[in-house]
Amino acid sequence: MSAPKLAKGPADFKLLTAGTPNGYKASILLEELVAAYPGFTYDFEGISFKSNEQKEEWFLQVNPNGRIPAAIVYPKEQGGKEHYVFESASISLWLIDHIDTAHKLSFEDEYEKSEALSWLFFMHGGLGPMQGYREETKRLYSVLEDRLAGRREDPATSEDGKTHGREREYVVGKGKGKYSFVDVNIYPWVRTHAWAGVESLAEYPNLSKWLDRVAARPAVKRGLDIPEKNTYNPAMTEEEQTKKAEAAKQWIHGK
Ligand SMILES: N[C@@H](CCC(=O)N[C@@H](CS)C(=O)NCC(=O)O)C(=O)O
Repeated sequence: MSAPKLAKGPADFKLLTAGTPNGYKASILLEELVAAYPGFTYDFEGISFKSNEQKEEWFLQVNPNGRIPAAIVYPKEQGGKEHYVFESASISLWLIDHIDTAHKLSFEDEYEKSEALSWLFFMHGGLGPMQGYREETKRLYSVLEDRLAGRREDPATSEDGKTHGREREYVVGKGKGKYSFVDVNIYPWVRTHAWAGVESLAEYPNLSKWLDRVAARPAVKRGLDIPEKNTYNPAMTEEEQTKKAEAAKQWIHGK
């Protein structure tokens, strides 16, 4: 009895999701867009991993890969067609292209735009899939730490054309950077660092400050409560963390 989840609700956009890092990328970005664009709304449906809903035929219609997040874009005009979007990065790019027309969470400048894609795909191909593996996670965190410490800048986007800059507030954008969909895509993974066996971010002071900066945003907090109230507790015991990390590996690498 789940196919009804595909039916259109009040909004033109519906997210099919679960309370996991890849799902939060989409729900946080959607909450940021709701805050930034009065009039923009979306619907969501929770997908139950317990009953393996994401592998049911109706869900595979939207994402043939059987994973969340996935999204349905309903036609605005009569006679128009539904459109399915899957893969968290692809959903982010669709939203940026179609909703973020004033570039409040994205970039207009061609070099910043390209830089945003570099860091988005660094995230998508590296950090997400690798966060089950402690040593590789630590290496990727130090790439982010160096970036936020301003140790390696692109001359085309640094303020003075230099390759060494100042500390950055956000991963992409000129100067100290601008909060964007790229930070949104990285945040849910760094937030659960303890699950990946990296209990403390003390070795990564700039990454740690960035994490607090992003976590303080009201839309980020709201996005973490979709599809249901978030229960993540960073003060879990080591045993609980190991259990969570094992579960996380299953979501990422399949069952
Ligand atoms: N590359 C995909 C990964 C999606 C993914 O791994 N989703 C997990 C949750 S974080 C999932 O749906 N796992 C359930 C399953 O594999 O059956 C994306 O970025 O959207």
